Amino acid sequence: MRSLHDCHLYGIIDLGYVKESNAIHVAEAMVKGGVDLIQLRGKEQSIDKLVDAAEKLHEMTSRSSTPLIVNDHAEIAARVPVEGVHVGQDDDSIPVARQKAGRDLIIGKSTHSLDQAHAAHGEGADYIGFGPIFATPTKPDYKPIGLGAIRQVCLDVDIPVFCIGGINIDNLQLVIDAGAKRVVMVSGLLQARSIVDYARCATDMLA
Ligand code: TZP
Repeated sequence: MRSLHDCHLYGIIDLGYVKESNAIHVAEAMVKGGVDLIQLRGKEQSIDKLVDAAEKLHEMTSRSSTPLIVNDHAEIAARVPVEGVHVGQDDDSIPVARQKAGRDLIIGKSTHSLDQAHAAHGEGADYIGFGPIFATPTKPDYKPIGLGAIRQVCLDVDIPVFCIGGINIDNLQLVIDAGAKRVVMVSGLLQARSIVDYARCATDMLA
């Protein structure tokens, strides 16, 4: 399985954008385009539905050594051998998520400020999401934090930092120039005409 440190482009299969029936096809395109790490995110789906989707996705992602992370619900990781869980600021704490999963796995946490990044690091996160960098329809209620803190957060925490929020091919170079080594893309990638080509372009820029 690919190590987190070798992951630079993180793709999210957000069931708000992707039909469940198309999730495998999207994951295959992501992998083909060089996405290193994939998350399953379904804010409206039941845990049983997400377990179902995670099982199918994991069969595919494990063949390409791509870690699969599930969003919000650590209990899914107790039922499906996914590689990790991602929690938000209002979800389970990292120790509780580890306990619910019942095994050793990657835990990532969303952070929206330098203070939250330091706290997540101290709480034992294996990686953090840091953003939203720009305004985004995927998380409309959050105020963008801009490019200014990226270099500092990468210096302050010695775990992988994935910048997230409104990042697309057109602004990726700005994010890289601001110090980012790793990014997450949701709508940019999922709405691309060719997910494979879009991801390939982003991975080349991040290389
Ligand atoms: N957390 C911070 S911003 C965001 C999440 C889940 C959404 C990112 O989506 P997009 O479409 O890449 O802006």
